[in-house]
Amino acid sequence: MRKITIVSILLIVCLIFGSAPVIARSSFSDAKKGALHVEGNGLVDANGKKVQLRGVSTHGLSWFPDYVNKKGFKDLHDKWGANVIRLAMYTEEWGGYCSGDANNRKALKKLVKKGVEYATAAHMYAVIDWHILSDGNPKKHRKAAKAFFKMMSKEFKDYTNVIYELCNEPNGGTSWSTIKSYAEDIIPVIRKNDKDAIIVVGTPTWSQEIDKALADPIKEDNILYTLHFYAATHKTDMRKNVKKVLAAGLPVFVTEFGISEANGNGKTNKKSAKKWIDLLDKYGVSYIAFSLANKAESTSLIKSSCQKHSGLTRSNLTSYGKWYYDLLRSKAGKKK
Ligand code: IDC
Repeated sequence: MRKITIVSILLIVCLIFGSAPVIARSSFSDAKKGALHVEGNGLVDANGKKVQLRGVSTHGLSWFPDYVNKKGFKDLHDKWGANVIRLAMYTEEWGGYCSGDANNRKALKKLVKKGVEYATAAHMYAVIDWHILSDGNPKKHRKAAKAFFKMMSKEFKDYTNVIYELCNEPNGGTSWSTIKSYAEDIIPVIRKNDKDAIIVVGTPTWSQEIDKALADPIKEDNILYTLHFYAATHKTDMRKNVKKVLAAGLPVFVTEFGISEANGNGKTNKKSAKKWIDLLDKYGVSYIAFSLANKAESTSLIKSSCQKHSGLTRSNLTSYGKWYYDLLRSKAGKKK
């Protein structure tokens, strides 16, 4: 009798709270059940139903490691209504995966793995981001990238909630053909461990030129192309181009955006941001805001005066943070 009562309570709890996460509950024995795949402009679940991921990106893992914690990630899911977290691992900046020493690499690997586990426990998807930036050409650290993705895809081969982002923002004149050949080198390494993993590929000019990918796509399934924008800098002209590409059906993932200027500072522009979000929503494109940090810069979601790494309240957030918190909550069907 007691058992039945407990089971019924659990069932009711599941019915009430079970609708938000699209991810398979973290029993990985049946992980493949929940796998997403790419169709049209974005992602669909095992039943072909559109899935839009919405969430936040960490800042550089080396610089803000404390935000990677179990409670904080659970908050993002339960309170904010996020269903994805991006783990931004810089490669060449100070403390980067390729610029730091072996101990640093070890610590970063550990942190990425922890991040995936915490995301999984919170029923969120996790994007593992090889965050190239000052190393504008992904081929610069191709070998290290290959070894990294080989290791990570082996580790998470049975997880359905891990997404691989091959190169944050190629820049410095790196062409699409160079990026494409880098991607074609890395994709098989991941696919060897996880044959239908979702993989996101960066595009030229800080991941703004998705039209280049449309003109010459990678001939593989389950590939999305990266689009990044910062709403105070990137406005109508860029949106026009993006709209054309989306209308043509390219699978796109906004793995990072901000509403400040492109340098992460300056004024924010919520009007332009709304236009971007409306466009992405129209095509069901997934998006992730940068960043979950309290750094004194406009693209921080958290106030610099706030020292907490979990249990954040709305009042701990910057104006940008509040705007995004409200947006995520409303999209997730949560009350104001
Ligand atoms: C910025 C951070 C800043 C850090 C810098 C390192 O906001 O604190 O010092 O990186 O170079 C991007 C990049 C992202 C940038 C962000 C803002 O993907 O790494 O973060 N941005 O400049 N693309 C457009 C903007």
